[in-house]
Amino acid sequence: MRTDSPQTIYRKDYTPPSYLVETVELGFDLDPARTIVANRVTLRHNPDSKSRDIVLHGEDIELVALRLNGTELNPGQYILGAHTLTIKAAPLNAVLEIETTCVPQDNTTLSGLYVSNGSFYTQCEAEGFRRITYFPDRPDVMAKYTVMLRADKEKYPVLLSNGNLVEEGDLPDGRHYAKWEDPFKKPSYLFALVAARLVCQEETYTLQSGREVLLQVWVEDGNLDKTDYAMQSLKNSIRWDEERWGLELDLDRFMIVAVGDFNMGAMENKGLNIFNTKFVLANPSTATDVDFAGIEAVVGHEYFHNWTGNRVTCRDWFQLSLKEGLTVFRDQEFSADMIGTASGRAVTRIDQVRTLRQAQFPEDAGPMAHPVRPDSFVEINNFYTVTVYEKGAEVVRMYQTLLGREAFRKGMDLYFARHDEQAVTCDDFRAAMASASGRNLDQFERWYSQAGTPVVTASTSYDAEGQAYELTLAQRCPPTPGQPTKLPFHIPVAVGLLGADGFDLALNLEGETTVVLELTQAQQTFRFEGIREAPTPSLLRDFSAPVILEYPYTDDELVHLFRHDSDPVNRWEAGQRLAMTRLLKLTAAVQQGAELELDYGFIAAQRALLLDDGLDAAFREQALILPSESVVADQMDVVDPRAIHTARQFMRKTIATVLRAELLNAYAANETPGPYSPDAISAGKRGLKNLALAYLCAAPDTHIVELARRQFEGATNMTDRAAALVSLIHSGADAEQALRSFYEQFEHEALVVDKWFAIQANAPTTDVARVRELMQHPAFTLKTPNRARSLLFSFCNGNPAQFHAPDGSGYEFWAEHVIKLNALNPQVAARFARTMDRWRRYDPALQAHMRAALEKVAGAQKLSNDVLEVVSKALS
Ligand code: 0A1
Ligand code: ZN
Repeated sequence: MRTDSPQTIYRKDYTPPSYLVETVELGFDLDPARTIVANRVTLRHNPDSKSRDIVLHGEDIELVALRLNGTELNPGQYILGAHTLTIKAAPLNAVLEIETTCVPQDNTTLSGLYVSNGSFYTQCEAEGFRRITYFPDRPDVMAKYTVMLRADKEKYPVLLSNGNLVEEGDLPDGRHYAKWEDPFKKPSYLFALVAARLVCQEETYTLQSGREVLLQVWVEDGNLDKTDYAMQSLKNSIRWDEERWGLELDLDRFMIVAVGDFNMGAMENKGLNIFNTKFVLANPSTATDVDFAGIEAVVGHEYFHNWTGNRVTCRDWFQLSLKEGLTVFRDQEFSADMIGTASGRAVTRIDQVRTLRQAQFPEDAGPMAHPVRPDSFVEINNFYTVTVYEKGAEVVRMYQTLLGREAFRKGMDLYFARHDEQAVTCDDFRAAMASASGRNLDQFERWYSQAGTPVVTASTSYDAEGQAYELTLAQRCPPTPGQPTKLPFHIPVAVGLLGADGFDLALNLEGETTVVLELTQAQQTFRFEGIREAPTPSLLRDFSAPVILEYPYTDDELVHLFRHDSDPVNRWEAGQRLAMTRLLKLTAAVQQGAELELDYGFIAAQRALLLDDGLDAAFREQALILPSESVVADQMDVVDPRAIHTARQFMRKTIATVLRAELLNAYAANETPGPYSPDAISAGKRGLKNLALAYLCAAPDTHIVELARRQFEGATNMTDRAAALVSLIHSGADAEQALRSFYEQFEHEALVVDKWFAIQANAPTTDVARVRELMQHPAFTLKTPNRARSLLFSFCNGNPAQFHAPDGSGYEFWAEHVIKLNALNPQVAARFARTMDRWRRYDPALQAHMRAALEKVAGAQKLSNDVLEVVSKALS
């Protein structure tokens, strides 16, 4: 067990930097074994600070020389701590010249300067710049950067950094150089360099203003057949940001670089976005519809950061959601606008609700729960969470819902007008929204400061004589770590009322059919007049707030909503509620060894929806997907993963058996002949077709298995091929040959090999022993995060019935590999460690095994702060 306990950093302790940086001139002599970094920084004392000490951060780097205003400092004139370099009582104006070295080839953390497949890349957010040079590595220090890169020309023909290329040329000894200048002030976390053997797809693009910009997508040789969609998405993003928000690209050049070893999805470095290959490379034969949609969203996300994050950045890392929540909201709106239709929009919204329920609500209810703007952390990298990102996006969306689109846009404009080139806080954003709209948003602040998912309980009464309908809403929020009690939130609740004929009733004299109620107190009653019949309430339309809504719906009401609600999100929601009550009942029946039964009423509602040709295929697909095993688990006091799995499988099998003819029809009717296109209509058809196949394979016979095999062998795109392989495996038929041929066909496509591992990790028959076998495959490595995720994360998070084996072997496997990953890459290890967050919700026998596994990790040697924070919060 380690003795030095890691330091907790508190938001309340923020102090302004003692010195501000005006310019940074960086010189790199790139060598994988010993890179020399020369850094010349011009500093000026910050009048807002009382301290005259210059504090620079540094980690895993070797100091070679240090000069202050031209004079060499000897070790007595500065203090070199474990992670800082301090110069006491410094002059008001200081030029520091710092020479350091680092070893990129040994950097397996993928933070700072590292090597991937023989080339150099950087990742500086959140605190990676200090692994490159000594610097005040905090986002409120913004400076202008000039960068000189020198490297072997043969090995690293491409030298890139932020901003504009101002000079390049050859050097002696086969080396060459490139000099880059970024015209905009930026925090150090947005610095980037790439020195690599790459090729690019490029294009000049004309902005609405008429200005021309150069767009490039850089990839390894052999991948130029997979860059079109990223380039198209980039152009769409640029256009959309101009049209929807009046925001123009401020650079003459914008580059995207794809790298195979990357901790996250992508990074918004100014003018030089660095991407996980997963979110760049795609063509029809290697990528699925989901992959294409992911590329569009992530390319958009990183591009939109150029304004929300880069031009206006965060004062400190507690404000992370200022840029992330806002930018996720922007990428969500971008993806929705790219589809264009109302039902297409709804499908993207349903996906967002799914993510919240699947990942964010559990986080809010677990040991790592934190507000959208956290109050403390041990390791900031642990706070790139679904709460900061997705719940943060919901918070931004609620402003728009409360203020209306027009006032929200005014608020955005004011935010940029006030804060361009500044490092600001979530409060500054809220203040801009309040000023622009004239609304009091004081109470709205609680969405930033209080953790936990609010529960809104609704009750209704109808007065037939007075033709009035009353809706009473009450709210509460469960305690979370460090926050035992909560104050009421300001919650927008969008409401509609359906008549018996399925149509919306008018809710007021203007004839509106949806109104946004503002719940601000613990309990409030809202009254609707002129309501001619007892209606069915459609509550929280479009999921107007990230809350859990409780209302004692009857099955009949839910079926009515499932058939008729004009709000597609609530239509879907009604189906999920119907399915959930059945899944819970079936799970209880499994536990009691009782007979399993599914009522025909439910299947009939599913049938009607499947046959409703008036609905988009994509929507029908969404409506027919049953709540996932983990969402069902969240509804149980004591989670029984195996019983849930059995219950859900029974339900799928019953639906497949009763609706066999309809599913076969849907399968045939949603073929997408002709060349592949990732557009939403075609993707929706493939989605419904492949969902039909998946259902059919839950009750397979030789004909069905043959159907899956034929699709697998004849597929002309990866969506159909991968879906057929999954269905084949889940049908229980022999899939060995298919798996082998899939691997042989794609063994040189790393992203497809990832799928090959993930599909097997999620297979119902894959147990720990099988995962260990797969780890022996020559293509497996723990060092590439994508590969580790494809097998280990997929199994431990995506195959609960096997992971939670009663003998605890899954947990032992987990502990062993958290420890292994910790030695290589603490960030990835800490993410993997979160698998066990909610261990207290299982039965005592499983809990005992889980505790042992957690304690094993907590007691391991050389544990990173990243992992330590996660496991100690889980155990506390
Ligand atoms: N800002 C990026 C996400 C990101 C965060 C941290 C990273 O390394 C620790 C890398 C990327 C985004 O939101 O896309
Ligand atoms: Zn982001």
